[in-house]
This record gives sequence, C-alpha cells and structure tokens, in this order.
Amino acid sequence: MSQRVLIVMGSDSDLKVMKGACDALDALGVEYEVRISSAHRVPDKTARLAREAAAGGFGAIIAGAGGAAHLPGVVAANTVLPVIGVPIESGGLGGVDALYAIVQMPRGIPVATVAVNGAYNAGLLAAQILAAGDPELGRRLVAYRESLAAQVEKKDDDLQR
Ligand code: RP5
Repeated sequence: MSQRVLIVMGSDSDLKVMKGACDALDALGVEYEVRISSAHRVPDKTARLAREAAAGGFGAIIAGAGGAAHLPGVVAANTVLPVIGVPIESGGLGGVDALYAIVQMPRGIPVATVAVNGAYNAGLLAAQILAAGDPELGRRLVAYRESLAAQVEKKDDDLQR
C-alpha cells in the first residue's frame, strides 16, 4: 500500500493556506489526512499524533503554523519521519516570525522549511519524499515538471508572435 502524508496545522484559521498542500497532493494522486493540533493548546495530542504517524502508514508530515510556530519542531521532536514546516502569515509580522521559528531548528532535529504560505511546495516536497519508494509516483512528478516546462515554452512562443 502507498504511504500517505499527514498534514497538521495549529488552527482552523490555517486551513485556507494549508489547502495548498492538499491541492498539490490531489494533483499527484497522493493520499493524505488533515488534522488540527496546536503545539501550545494541545501539546499532548500533538506529540501523540507525531509518535503514531509512522505506524499509521504515513511517510512524511507537513506541519503548518503561524506566530510562535513551534508545531513543526514539536512534531519533528516526536518522530523520525521527515517533517516539512510551513510558516503561515498571521498577526502583524507578515509570517517572518513563523519562518524564523520553524527554520532555526537546533542541530539534531531537522525541519525542511518552505516559504511563508508555501503550502503547495510542501505538498510537492512530501510527494517527492514518498516517490523515493514509489516509482509510479516518481513518473507523475516527472510529468508535472514537464507540464511546467511546457507552460513556460508556450508563454515564450506567444510572446514571439
Ligand atoms: C498559531 O497561531 C496557528 O497556527 C495560527 O496560525 C495562529 C493563530 O491561531 P488562531 O488564534 O487563529 O487559532 O498557533
């Protein structure tokens, strides 16, 4: 059975951004589960979700949060599955607060951090991680890259007319 992706976010207010990860995984035919779990408001639940993820058939985790965004780091501390962090713009600092909180992990507990609100790329990266053990998914990713290239070529051709 193909591995799934676990998508966790700190609040339902993150959903509009984190939907980007769902869109990318849908486009590639990768199954996922979406959960709301805050590192601060429900710390025990967050740790449990991360600890049980590998046994639950997940091969990668995407964790998105804004503000003092400890969620991806706490998830990473509780699993050796690869964790992708999505800094989310919220409050007055434009997402830089979340970016710094997620990207500056201590040596030993890595989180692969994407751009502020970069949930779509998080979905792609999770798919690329799973593709290491799923050649068919790898072929779909190659086709996606080819479609990107074709779009650029079409725009260039249009410009030459
Ligand atoms: C973070 O605080 C969440 O990830 C969200 O981005 C931000 C605001 O949360 P709410 O107050 O909208 O629940 O924990």
